[in-house]
Amino acid sequence: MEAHANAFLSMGTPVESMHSMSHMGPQFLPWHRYVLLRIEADIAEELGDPEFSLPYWDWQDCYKDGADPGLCAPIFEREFLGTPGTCDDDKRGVEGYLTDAGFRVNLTTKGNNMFVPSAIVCDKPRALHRQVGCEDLVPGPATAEEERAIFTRSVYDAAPYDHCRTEEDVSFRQYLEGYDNDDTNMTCVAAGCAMHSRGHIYIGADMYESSGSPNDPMFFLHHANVDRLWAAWQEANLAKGGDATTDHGNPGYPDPYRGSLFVWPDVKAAELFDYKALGYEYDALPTPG
Ligand SMILES: [Cu+2]
Repeated sequence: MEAHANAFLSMGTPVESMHSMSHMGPQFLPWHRYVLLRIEADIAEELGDPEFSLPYWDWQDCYKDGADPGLCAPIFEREFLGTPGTCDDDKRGVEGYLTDAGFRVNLTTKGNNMFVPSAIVCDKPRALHRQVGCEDLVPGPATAEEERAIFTRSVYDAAPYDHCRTEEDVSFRQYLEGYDNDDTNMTCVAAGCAMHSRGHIYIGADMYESSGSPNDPMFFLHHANVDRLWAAWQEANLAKGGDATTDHGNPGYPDPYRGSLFVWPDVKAAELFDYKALGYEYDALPTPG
């Protein structure tokens, strides 16, 4: 199940800035929403529990004790999602019940001959790696203030619908994905250093490797939170009188990108706008106020 989902995920990482792909463009949010629904269904089946629902990682939990997220306890605990690793490359293996229960990174690329980045592990199981808080560029996950700023961008996306030429002051998608046009650091230009990207870099190691990031179970909790922020933004737009039947609060979602998802031609991005119709809700959504 794990490998199956991961194989799909690895295919979604762009080798060049192609707008129809799953990152750096309008499909970023619907594509990941679909992936989360699939893995949630897979886990529910595996557990024999149709009620199973994916949890989300509320980034603000890291700021419960103040402005310094530290290592973001209690998420990265042995008994919970495993230890945070260390900044020493030789000691970044995650420990805890996951590892004790035999969890190993084994991202397969079977059937995917489009590209094989070094991050992808082919049938060579190894320990999961994390380096929480080791990257100076990223002191912690996005703050509450940065989260609330999603509500100041009322348009889903804007031309030219990419990660570097789109105006992130306008495009909600670019902002939430984490690209800031003012960033000059090459890492931030290439990978983004804000919002969604910030979470990946903050957790580090496997989560930092875009194609290998689904190896860390945190990937799904992190993306569930990204999805939750999209839901919050959609609700805010609907409350302002957005068109529920066509947009579900996605004003400015460009028509050409409402179509097929990358990897899944039978699934249309537009079918993923109305999350409640897909059968789920969130217990708490941030609001503009
Ligand atoms: Cu991501």
